[in-house]
Amino acid sequence: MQRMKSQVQINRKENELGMRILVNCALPYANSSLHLGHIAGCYLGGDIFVRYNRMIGNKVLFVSGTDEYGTPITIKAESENTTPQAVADKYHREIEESFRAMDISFDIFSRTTYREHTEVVSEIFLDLLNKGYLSEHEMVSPFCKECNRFLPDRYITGTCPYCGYDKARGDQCDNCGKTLDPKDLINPVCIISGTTPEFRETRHFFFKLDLFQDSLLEWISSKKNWRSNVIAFTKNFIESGLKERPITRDLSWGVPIPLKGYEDKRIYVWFEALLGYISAAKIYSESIGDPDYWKQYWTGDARSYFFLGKDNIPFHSVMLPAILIADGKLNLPYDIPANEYLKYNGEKFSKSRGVGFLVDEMLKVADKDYIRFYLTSILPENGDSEFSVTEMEEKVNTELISKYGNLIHRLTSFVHNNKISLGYPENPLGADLDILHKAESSFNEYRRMMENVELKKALKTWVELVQSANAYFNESEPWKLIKKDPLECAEKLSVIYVLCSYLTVMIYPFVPSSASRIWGSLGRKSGIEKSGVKELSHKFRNLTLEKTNPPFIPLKIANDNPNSLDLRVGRILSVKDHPSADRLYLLEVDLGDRKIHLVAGLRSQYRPEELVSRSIVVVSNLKKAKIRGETSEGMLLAADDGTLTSFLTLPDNIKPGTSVDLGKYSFNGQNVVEIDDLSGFNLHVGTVNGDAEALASIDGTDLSLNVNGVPVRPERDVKVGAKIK
Ligand code: B3M
Ligand code: ZN
Repeated sequence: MQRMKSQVQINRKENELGMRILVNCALPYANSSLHLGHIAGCYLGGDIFVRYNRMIGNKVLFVSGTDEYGTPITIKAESENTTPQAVADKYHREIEESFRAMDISFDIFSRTTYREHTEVVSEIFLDLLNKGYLSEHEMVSPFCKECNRFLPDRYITGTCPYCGYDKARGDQCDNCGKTLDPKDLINPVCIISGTTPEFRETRHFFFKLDLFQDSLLEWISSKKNWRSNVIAFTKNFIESGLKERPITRDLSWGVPIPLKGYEDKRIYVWFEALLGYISAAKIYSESIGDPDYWKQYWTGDARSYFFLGKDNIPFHSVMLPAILIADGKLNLPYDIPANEYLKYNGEKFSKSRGVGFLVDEMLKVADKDYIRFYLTSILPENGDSEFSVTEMEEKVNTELISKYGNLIHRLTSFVHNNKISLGYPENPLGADLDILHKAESSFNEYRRMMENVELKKALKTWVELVQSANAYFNESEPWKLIKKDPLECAEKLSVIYVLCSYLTVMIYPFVPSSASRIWGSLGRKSGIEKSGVKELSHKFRNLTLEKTNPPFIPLKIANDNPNSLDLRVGRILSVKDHPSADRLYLLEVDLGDRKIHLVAGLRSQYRPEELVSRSIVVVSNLKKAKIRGETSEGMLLAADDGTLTSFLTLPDNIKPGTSVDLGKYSFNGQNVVEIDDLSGFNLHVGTVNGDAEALASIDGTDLSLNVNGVPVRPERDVKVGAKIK
């Protein structure tokens, strides 16, 4: 007889383990509210990893805080007509509250404006200076005579020398993405005074990053466990040549330079914020009355993890390690599991551009655990991923609620209703043994994934085990067995109870508050984080279960977005006459991801050469139709006042496939619309502030057709009220 392998072995190993794990999450700027892109970018992953490590018995310190200095904060303060301190206070409070609402369990959520942070930064700055790793010399910087000050990069705009975009910033062009130096800009102007700055000499400190080229390369080559994108990016960055970097700025909002004669300068935010992880750990240690506690996490065998978004990689994989090597006292990062971007309708989440959802907005319609569960399933661990409300509803309702939640509820109700007493399966055989083995091997697989920070894969292992557990429940047919063989029935339910225990322990890091609740309804008395793993091998006897409600309420997000028109920019590729209708053309149109054919009644108004290669607006989710024998896979929108027909104008250089929104509404993701549905949108030409615009009118509200906020207008002088069809 084959016996189930004892789990005691695993548990012994865990007790010996007790490793120290330091988990740091990038410090968000205290200048905007958190959106789901932030959560998916690093905080959720950090929290899942932390909860997992606490659960298996490791000692964890989990740290983050707000990044409160530098121009991101001062620009916000100027736009809100207030002080940088007030901005930092407001957003620190708000951000901390959003993290709490999402169950992100930091040990400390610090602030870079704390006095202790300044102390840590000053100490390291002076240490690097004494060791000769800093140099001091003149550099040229833009100076605004009007404002009488040097201008930080973000205070200058001008024309990008690479792509000609006329709103490029001093540090970067948002159009082509190139990193810029204010000196590169064509026609630079100060964003405050609007005047042209002059370039003046100013004295600054530079960190001699170039000295660390070799040691950094050697260090990075030893990193076999890192994500390949992080390694590739870092190697590339180092190999392309490290140069000394200015680490001070002509600014008044920041950590002061701890030397006389530098009162009007500050330490650069990207230098000091990186040290915020250390200062936060120190502050935490003070708060628990053990000032040296943090050292256990920053030295010796402790492993430090840095969770962040991909745009922060080089700061953590090059700059921070170089500072740490120079300082020489603390551990370098053990792993930097950086994520890519979460997107919504193909665009990166962004508060300022209104793309996606804020954490607080989403929490109004969905439970935190539903958001955590869905976000985990689409974490952008190895590439960008796309957020969708419909998909969230579906994933939560099927995988979490129907499969797992129902399994728990079927078990607890059956055991309760039939007054069954459960006992740990001592000598399982056949299918019972197989499924218990399966649970154990899934758990081991899951642990490997978690330890590699492959959280999405770990969740997949869980989903598969839920499926097997459901299949086992159905094949066991306890509702028949209860009459035929009550002992065998109790045995089977005990196996299911063990499976549910595994499933609940495994899902805990992802949906902690639901899992804790369910753990209780499985009759477990002590907390899941502290004793869940140990209890998996606990030999329970005579266990009965209380009556419980279904553990989850299905997720239903009301769709108040009325825009069921998938309006896209199309580019006309070719134009042919319709073979049998002299008013119609046959167009071939590029929609970015596909090409479609359209039939359009434009022959009396536009010549073919006026059409080829121009951009148009297309209803791309219209039901296919045959028009005089030719298929039309959508509809081109044009204004028509009975005499004149006019296309709608679109911004220059627009890409085919770009979506055209109705007011603030992007396409709501519903499938096809019929031609008759179009009348409900009442598309027409109206005037807004005296200018003709393409409008939809839904329930009496006018919504402008727009591309990222730029209104779409008729190109010809059609009458106001002209229909758009
Ligand atoms: N505040 C950038 C960001 O929020 C920056 C991270 C600092 S980590 C030390 O994306
Ligand atoms: Zn550019």
